[in-house]
Amino acid sequence: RMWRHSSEHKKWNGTGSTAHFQEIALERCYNYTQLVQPELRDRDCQKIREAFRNAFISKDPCSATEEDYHPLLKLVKQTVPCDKTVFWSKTKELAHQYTKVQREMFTLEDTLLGYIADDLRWCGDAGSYEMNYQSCPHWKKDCSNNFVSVFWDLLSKRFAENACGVAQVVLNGSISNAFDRKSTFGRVEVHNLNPMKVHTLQAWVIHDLGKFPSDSCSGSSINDLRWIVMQRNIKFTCHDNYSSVKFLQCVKKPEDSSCR
Ligand code: DN4
Repeated sequence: RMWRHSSEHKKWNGTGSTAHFQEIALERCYNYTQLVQPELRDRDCQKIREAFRNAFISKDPCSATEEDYHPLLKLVKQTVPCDKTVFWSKTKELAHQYTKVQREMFTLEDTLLGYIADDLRWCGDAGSYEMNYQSCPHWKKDCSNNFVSVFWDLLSKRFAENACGVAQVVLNGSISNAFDRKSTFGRVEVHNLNPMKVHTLQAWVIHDLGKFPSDSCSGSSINDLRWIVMQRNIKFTCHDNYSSVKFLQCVKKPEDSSCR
């Protein structure tokens, strides 16, 4: 058997960079700045794409630092109005459906950088100008300081630091721990809320339709969260099956018994 090209050999355990990463990033940037949030129409998408690429290209994909992304974050600066921040954990789809209907609410993926990067993968390689489309470091199996993890941790941190007024979080009551200290929400976002700016964290614990509820506001994981938030001098409220979110679930599955 012929010796294959070295690029066919998978170096890492994670999925490789998303095909057409550059084009998708640019297209999403234009879509967002021209159509979704036209108040950002003066942002230079070519420059943003370039700064994104420069953050990781030609670098060891397991040695990412926050500094690598500072030029990109500088270009993109965006503020979310008070009372409009929505965090989520294990409820991505539902949280996004919610902010799609409540147009003025923002998850991280409703901000420009989150919108550009949502569901994409990217990494390069030291000594190459190319992206690695074969494989990228897996955050658990290879290294935690890969460019995708460092990006989301940094963005999540900034997103939480900038929140003000009431902040909301949509949590999943159909898993055993609706609040997980090891999730990005539990590890990064909760600890970076600024008590001088955020007076209340409102949690919504949502059960999947037709699934047995496994956790609720009175469960021990939410109690952990309540304790952490109150220690930080922020008021905490929690509601099971918030009705506006429930209605969204029912639009998708009107035949469910709990929608009648
Ligand atoms: P989650 O539902 O546990 O995780 C959301 C996604 O992020 C999953 O695909 C996770 O992958 C992935 N993820 C979590 N931690 C890491 C990490 N250290 N490195 C790489 N991927 C990771 O919810 P969560 O609480 O961890 O994160 C959600 C919150 O953080 C939201 O409030 C967002 O503001 C922000 N965030 C968003 C994204 C995104 O849009 C990613 C990370 C954080 P796996 O566990 O399925 O392998 O993608």
